[in-house]
Amino acid sequence: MTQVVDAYIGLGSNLSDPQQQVTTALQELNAIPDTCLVEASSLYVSKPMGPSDQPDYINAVAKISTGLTPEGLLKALQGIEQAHQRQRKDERWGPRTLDLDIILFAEEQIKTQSLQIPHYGVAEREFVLIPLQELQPDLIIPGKGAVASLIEKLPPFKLSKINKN
Ligand code: A4P
Ligand code: MG
Repeated sequence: MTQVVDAYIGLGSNLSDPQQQVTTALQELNAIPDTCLVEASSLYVSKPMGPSDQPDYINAVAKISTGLTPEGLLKALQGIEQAHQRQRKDERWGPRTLDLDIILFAEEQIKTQSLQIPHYGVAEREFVLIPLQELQPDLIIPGKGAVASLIEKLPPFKLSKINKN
């Protein structure tokens, strides 16, 4: 029998109409087999982490419900990134049309060659933590702590909400 679990997906874009890229991707998450979109955060605009000579990002987090395995979900997300003409370049943290990261998958902690869950950067990224808190204020990140206390440790926010879904 398929086990259905909740997972959280981080969405980011800073090229080719980022707001539209993220809005479209949210609907595409709902179209993944054995998966549905439960709730999406607002969209947020944030300054780039990494090289500063790139446009601002639009970020959001989606809560999904899925019967896929973590690996199966990763493949489906990479398929969506490809459909958005995502080009992988050598530059670390460079600009992209769409980035889809698995932030959390149930309460699992996974470290393989292709997957690290919770996502390795979650505890330091306001553009992930703030939308996560919007979706579930009492969320605990396995191995890292409560979202609310991780947010308290961040420097002052540089991101702003651009709409309410
Ligand atoms: N991978 C491992 N764990 C995961 C996971 N939990 N979810 C592997 C998704 N993928 C995971 O990813 C490289 C490999 O990571 C995959 O093949 C997968 O097996 P990628 O998407 O090809 O590369 P990437 O996203 O460029 O690398 P990275 O290091 O994940 O980049 P980040 O950390 O996602 O950072 N600034 C703002 N303001 N907002 C942003 O969203 N994003 C980035 C990208 C930089 N600066 C940003 C933002
Ligand atoms: Mg990625």
